[in-house]
Amino acid sequence: MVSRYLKRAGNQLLQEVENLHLSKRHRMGVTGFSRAGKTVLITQLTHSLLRVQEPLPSGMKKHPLSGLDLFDAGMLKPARLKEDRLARRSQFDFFRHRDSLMGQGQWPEATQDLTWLDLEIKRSEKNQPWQQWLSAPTLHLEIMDFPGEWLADLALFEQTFAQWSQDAWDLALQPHREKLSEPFRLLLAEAAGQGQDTIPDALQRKLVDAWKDYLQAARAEGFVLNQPSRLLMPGQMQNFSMLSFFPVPEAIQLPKLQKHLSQVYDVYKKEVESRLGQHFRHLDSQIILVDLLSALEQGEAALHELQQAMQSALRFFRYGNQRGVMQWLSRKINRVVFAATKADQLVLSERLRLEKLLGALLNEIDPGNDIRARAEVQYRAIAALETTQSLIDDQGQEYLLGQEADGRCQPYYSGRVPDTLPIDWATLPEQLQVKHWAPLAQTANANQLLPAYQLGRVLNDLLKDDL
Ligand SMILES: Nc1nc2c(ncn2[C@@H]2O[C@H](COP(=O)(O)OP(=O)(O)O)[C@@H](O)[C@H]2O)c(=O)[nH]1
Ligand SMILES: [Mg+2]
Repeated sequence: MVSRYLKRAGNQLLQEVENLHLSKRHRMGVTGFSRAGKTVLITQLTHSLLRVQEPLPSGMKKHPLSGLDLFDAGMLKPARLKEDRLARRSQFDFFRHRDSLMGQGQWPEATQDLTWLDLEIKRSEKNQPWQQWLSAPTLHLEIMDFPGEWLADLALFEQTFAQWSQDAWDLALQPHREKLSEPFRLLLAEAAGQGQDTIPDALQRKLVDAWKDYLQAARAEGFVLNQPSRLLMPGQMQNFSMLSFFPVPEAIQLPKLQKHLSQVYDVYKKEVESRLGQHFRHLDSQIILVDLLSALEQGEAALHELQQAMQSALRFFRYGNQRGVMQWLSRKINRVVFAATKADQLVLSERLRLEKLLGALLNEIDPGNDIRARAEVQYRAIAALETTQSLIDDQGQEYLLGQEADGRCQPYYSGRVPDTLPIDWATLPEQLQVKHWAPLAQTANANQLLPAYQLGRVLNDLLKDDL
């Protein structure tokens, strides 16, 4: 135990000495529920950093990294993608994702496991050569991607099986989930109605399957509080027997089963915490992606659930400004960006309203300014990859152009997005028109830059201390 602690402190010390002179390491967590846009953002960010010097294609007004001070000052060298030769961790499949966005004009596949990507970023010193000795010339940027479903499990770590069962049961009874959970609830009532405390194995397996079906249906509706998340997205825990649990609230009197499930639940919790903790607990910055527009489309229940799920997930992360000696021992997140993604689905002026709405949501997620007191927090509307062109017609009216699969362009106005909470859900569907487009199919030129909105700003918010 002691030797492990010393070894860790030693490694941290070496790292810190390295940081002072030659290079810095920065770990960035890209967080967000599934389909929030994590994989697209990491792919686009990496592509833009690798192709910093690529000329803009015709029609593109801004480099995707504009807004990043170092880039704007012309001092950013093309990054290098580092291979993890020792393969200590699974690697983000950058080239596959890039080729699907660019070559095939398709969005990347859903993420199945946690991966890391390592980039080496260098600045060119335009000024006096002595400056090279004062500033760190190389930044090792490590970016984490993972299946967003897993965020829902972070709430479990604070709960016992009995508490979780009650919460999961209450949620399953809420109007937006009641129908979806009915088969499971009927099956559980049947088990309880047998008058015996011992539930046959076959029935237990049926209950696990019914709970899994319910979670899958809820996910398909866009709801995010689906636990245990590994039933939906097992990663390397496929077929682990510790996934075989479901809630049994105390009012349902099945003490033997409850005791058994509670043991399984504790094992699961411990396993998941140790798998995620090593990655989630050692971040320097975090970008929290929120697909607010989809939540607005899905309705009040989806937005409320998203808010609740974010609030409990964020309690798991460590925020704080820790520099110097303390940082050798434990890293803390000191810069956070909340980003409302897919803002390219709105005309330019509405993106500002989306940003305001995100600010209002942040007030609800962090009511006591707990995160904001400990870390530097920004909120922005972004589009990692713009699928529309934002234009103004002769009358000064803003509109968007999106491209159909057959290449035809369609002009339309995306409508008004609310900029405060609570939302008037009754009028929203007439006011807001969100359309989903594929990324523009590109030429065979894999170097070509792709348009983004506010991506450089976000990178600047997160990295400015280290660049
Ligand atoms: N219009 C638009 N859609 C996006 C953008 N980023 C992601 N999407 C959409 O959101 C889906 C999920 O994105 P992905 O990065 O796979 O999400 P993840 O589950 O958080 O990794 C994609 O398949 C796209 O449909 C964006 O910048 N603009
Ligand atoms: Mg993904």
